[in-house]
Amino acid sequence: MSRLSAQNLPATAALPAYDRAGKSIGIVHFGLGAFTRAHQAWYTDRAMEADGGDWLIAGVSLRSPAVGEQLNSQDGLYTLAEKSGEGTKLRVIGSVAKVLLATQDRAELVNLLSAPTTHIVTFTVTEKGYCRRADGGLDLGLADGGFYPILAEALARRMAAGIGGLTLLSCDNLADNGHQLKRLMGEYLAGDAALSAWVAQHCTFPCSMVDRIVPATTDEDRAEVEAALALRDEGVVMTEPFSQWVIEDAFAGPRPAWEKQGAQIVQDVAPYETAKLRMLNGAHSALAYLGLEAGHSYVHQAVGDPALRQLVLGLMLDEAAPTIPAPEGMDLAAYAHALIERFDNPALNHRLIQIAMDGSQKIPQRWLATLAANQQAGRPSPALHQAVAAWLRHLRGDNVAKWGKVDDPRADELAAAWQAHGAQGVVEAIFGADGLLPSAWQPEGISL
Ligand code: CS2
Repeated sequence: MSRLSAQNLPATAALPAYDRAGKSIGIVHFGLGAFTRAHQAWYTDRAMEADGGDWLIAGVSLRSPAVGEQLNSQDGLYTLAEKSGEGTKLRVIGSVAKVLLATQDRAELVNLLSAPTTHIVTFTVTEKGYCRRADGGLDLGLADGGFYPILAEALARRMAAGIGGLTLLSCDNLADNGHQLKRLMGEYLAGDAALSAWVAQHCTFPCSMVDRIVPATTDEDRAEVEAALALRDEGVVMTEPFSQWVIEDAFAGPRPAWEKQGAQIVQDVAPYETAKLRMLNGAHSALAYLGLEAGHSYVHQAVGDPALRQLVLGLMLDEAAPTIPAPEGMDLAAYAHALIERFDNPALNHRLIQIAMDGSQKIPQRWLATLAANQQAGRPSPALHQAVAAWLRHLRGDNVAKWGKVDDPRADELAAAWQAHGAQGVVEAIFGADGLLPSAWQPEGISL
């Protein structure tokens, strides 16, 4: 079976209705995984269709050649499959021009980042990709292996050449993601006063809230799409019909007309982001650890379990919602029920073990901020206490026999805390003021 390419675009899927060949790259994206292909690249594809513009995306993989291998031999094209109980909707996405591998294509990458036609750099490098220490500052040792040196080199070139600045747009699930990126980049550039001053004057770091559930693609997904297209597509991405993108209106230069395709451009992203992180992602992580323990594999199974459904509803409505300043016009109770409906999607097969990954990077913004706010207000957090206990048991290795070893950059330190302190002291060792994940929450109420 031949492979999807610009020459043999299938008639069975909606196609990009613009001339890709006549367009140039305007966006460089670090971390072109499944999420971006179902989200930012999809918004950009439709924005070019509606409004034109030179907004092709050059994706960057920092280490793994896998995505480049999937997409470059398909001219960057891939199929996005929106799945729900009602069926599957296919669209071939045209916004990705190519994928570069930072270790191999560094010169080309720096050239692109320094080109006057590049205006925006977007990031989905996951929580750990920002190379933060436990106190939130930049881990300089790790940063050298990340996107920081590449970006620093390109920014210096732009400054020297007198080219305009860049919009550096974080699309990861971090609280205040734009401000965090600005601070971390600032720490990386701290030794270079001239460049720091230039970046402060010419670049912006908008915050954004991104939302779309994108399970990792499986071989069955690829086979299903192959049958529908009569073509092999190695780059298939599966997602749900829902999507949301809220972006702070703080651009250094031009941008695609994302708002024509549903993105919200607002003054303050924080309320949207807080609601999404504490409710959607908070519930997701709780379903992951409690669901795995209860023997479930997928989100829709865990949320279909009456006890867990009740628990995450309580987590969202009684524990998270009271800590969130609701975004204008948004009803948090309705939001919680809509999230349950999205989790119920039987066609997605979203693996709990995928969400369980990297807990040490996710839990602070998903649970600890809620726990701290409730503690301060004298409100109980029983559902979150159960979720925290399940995460701790996950770290102890309770799910290893069935699901493999704990996948977390801090897994060894966290396992060592268990070994050193046992069930008596592990809570304090991890969440206490001098613990591995210190926060404003004074740990209490956890029974293991
Ligand atoms: C999930 C998120 O894997 C995870 O940790 O909670 O990827 C979630 O599906 C997205 O944030 C939804 O927008």
